[in-house]
This record gives sequence, structure tokens and C-alpha cells, in this order.
Amino acid sequence: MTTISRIHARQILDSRGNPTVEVDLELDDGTFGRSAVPSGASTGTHEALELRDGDKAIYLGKSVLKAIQNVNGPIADVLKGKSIADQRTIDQIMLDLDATPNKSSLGANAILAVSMAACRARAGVEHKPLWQSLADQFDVINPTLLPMPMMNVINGGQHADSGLSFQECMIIPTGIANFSDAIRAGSEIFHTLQSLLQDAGYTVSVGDEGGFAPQVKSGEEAFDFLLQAINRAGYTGKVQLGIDAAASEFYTDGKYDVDGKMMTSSELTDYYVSLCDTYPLVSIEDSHSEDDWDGFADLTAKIGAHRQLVGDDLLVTNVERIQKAIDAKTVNSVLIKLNQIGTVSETVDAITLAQAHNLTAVVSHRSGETEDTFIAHLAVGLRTGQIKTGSLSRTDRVCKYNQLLRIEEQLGDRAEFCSPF
Ligand code: 2PG
Ligand code: MG
Repeated sequence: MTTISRIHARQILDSRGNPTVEVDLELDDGTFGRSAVPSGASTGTHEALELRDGDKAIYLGKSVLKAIQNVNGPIADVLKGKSIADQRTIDQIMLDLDATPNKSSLGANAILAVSMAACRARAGVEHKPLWQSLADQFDVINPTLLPMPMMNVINGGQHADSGLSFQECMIIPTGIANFSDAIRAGSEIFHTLQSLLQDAGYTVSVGDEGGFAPQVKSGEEAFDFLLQAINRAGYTGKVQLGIDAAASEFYTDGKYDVDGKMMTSSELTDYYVSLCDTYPLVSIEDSHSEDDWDGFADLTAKIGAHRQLVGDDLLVTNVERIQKAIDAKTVNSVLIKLNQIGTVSETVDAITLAQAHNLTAVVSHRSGETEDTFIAHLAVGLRTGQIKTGSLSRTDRVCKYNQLLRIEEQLGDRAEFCSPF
């Protein structure tokens, strides 16, 4: 039986230059696994707690030294000598040690880094790629489906100073035959978009997720640019659009401020319906604010038969909230973020609950990322069929797509790729 012999956490920086937790987990046979946790900007209030020190004199309050101590002290103490064989057991030991509903005692960032590093170490012992090891660990048959990439090429909301209310405008290559050609389409459209924006006099600097951040006046103007870029790059009809509105960020006191227009919840619903009538918009994430369950349900009743409506801040990768959404038909898709819930096992539970009820599951990065490509393996290992991990620039985004290109190559003839829309 291979057991955990050493766990060591360190503070590193994420893609925004803020501290985050990285863990090295060693086994008694010398194998080791390393993982680092990401961090959000438009975080949901119902997410597990990200432990930060709050001392303004150090990294402006954002250091994670307490989380590091929690790994190197109590977590290492309870896990040393334990078998690496079963991920659920490892995660449960940490959950018992933390003993809070939102991981506020140890920090979700501390717990998750160890949880992911354990998965990597196990894959090492098994001499398997991480995606295969995750599939075997969680009884997934045929981990051969490459996820549809949702590529966020125009950034707004909390991720850029473009002024655009919608946080993410994504291109989705639904009519492309394989993953590598889907990435090629994304790259060609991204660069075509750059020229179009430049010609129109807009800046082409990028936001947190590597997409452009032009000062466009509305979602419609952003979509018009995207459609032009798709057409000019030669992908008309083969690439559709998606958004993450991240509506909690433009919601106050019962009203939504969409690019300067104040809307009620039902007016916002009607606005999305009209956007879907005008544009090839196939996926809308966080259409409404995180506690506006009725707003989501209303939109799902109206267009859910033909459009993907994704809950992110609404559901926070939490099985209780996902179950509530299933029961009330609130959305038809769940965004999956490891650090919203804080362990790999609970993340897998969120995915399998969604899949069991025919909701789609979209694996997602955070706006603050690292070079860790765990989510690429998770998307393939759990056969989720979709991933969003930013634009076609910035290595913190592209490294996930690159890892998927490697997995596609490893799978060879077994690789599957298909549109979920
Ligand atoms: C989102 C994410 C990732 P953040 O809202 O879906 O794109 O953003 O990590 O800032 O919450
Ligand atoms: Mg979101």
C-alpha cells in the first residue's frame, strides 16, 4: 500500500499577481504530485471560503500564509501515513478536520490544493495520465471525449475595464469535427477579431482571461464584432456564441444595470430572449443574480428547450444548490469550479449529480489562474463534454487548451468530439 509521506505547501503567485497556495504531496515510494489553486474575482457569496490573511502590509492583505500553515501543520499531520488509494477517504479526512459547512476553519484553498495534489500523486503511482486515473478513481467509462471549448475572446464585467456589463463573450466551435481544429478556429477568429477592433479604433489590450477589452457600448456591439470575425475567418455557421453575464455584478436593490439600462428581473429575461432571436447565442451563464432563482427559472421556462442556461454563482458547485435547481427546473446546466466547493470528490459529486439529471456540466477555470492544467484532465476524465478556460492568449489560459491537445494526441483514434448543442 502506497502511503503519503510528506505534504509541503508554499505561497506562489496567480495570473493576477496575487498569492495562492501550491502543494507538493510525496508518497513513500518517492512519487510526488503538485497542484495549485486558482482564485475568482466575481466570486459567488455561497462559495467555500478562500482563506486570506488580511494583513494590508503583506501583499495588500491577500497573502495565504495561514492556509499554508494549515496544510503544513494540521492537514499534513492527519494525512501522513494514510493510503493514497482512495480519494474520497483523503478528502473526508480533511472535511472532518475542518468541520465547518464552508471550509472556513482550514480554508478551501488549503484543502483543495492537497486534494488535487493527491490525485496527481495517485496518477504517478498508477503510471497513468491524470485524466485516466481520475476516470478510474471515479468509475467513469470511456474517458475519451474532448470537451467543447468555450473561448472567451471579449472580456468585460469584473475582468476588464471595458465598461461592458457582460463579463464574458465566448465563441463556441459547434460545427467543427475535432478538438484541434476547434482550437485552430478559435485562434484564427481571435486574431481576425484583433484586426477588426483595431480598424474600428478600439484598443486590443486584453483582460484577465486573455480576451480583448474594447470599450464597446453594449453586448450587441460585442456580438456584431464576433460575428464579423467568425465570417471573415471563414467559419460562418460553424461557430456560435455564448456569454457569462455574471449578473450578480450588475445587480443592486432589485434592479439590473445592463450597459446603463436599468431592468427588472423579467425585463432582463425578455432582453435575453430577444438576444437569442437575433444572434446565434446558444449558452447563457449566470443570466440573473445569484439569489434570483425565479429569474433563472423564468428564462429556463422560456428558452431552456433550445438554449443552455448555466448556473455558476447560483449553484457554486454545491450539490444541495444543484439539487434545488434540478427540482425547480431553474437551469439546465451547471458550471463546475473546483475551488467553489474545495475538494475533488465533492466536485465529482456535483458533476455526476448534474449528469444523472441530464443537466450539462461545464468545467471552468477562475479568472485568477496558475499554470496548473488539472481542469483539462478533469473535463476528459469525467466526460463533461464542455470546458471554458478563457481566450487564445495568456499562458494561464492557453496551457489548459494545450494540455487538451496533448490528451487528444494520446487518445489517437479513440478521441471523440461532438457538439453538446
Ligand atoms: C466565472 C469565472 C471564470 P471568476 O464567473 O465564470 O470565468 O470568473 O473566476 O472571476 O469568478
Ligand atoms: Mg461565471
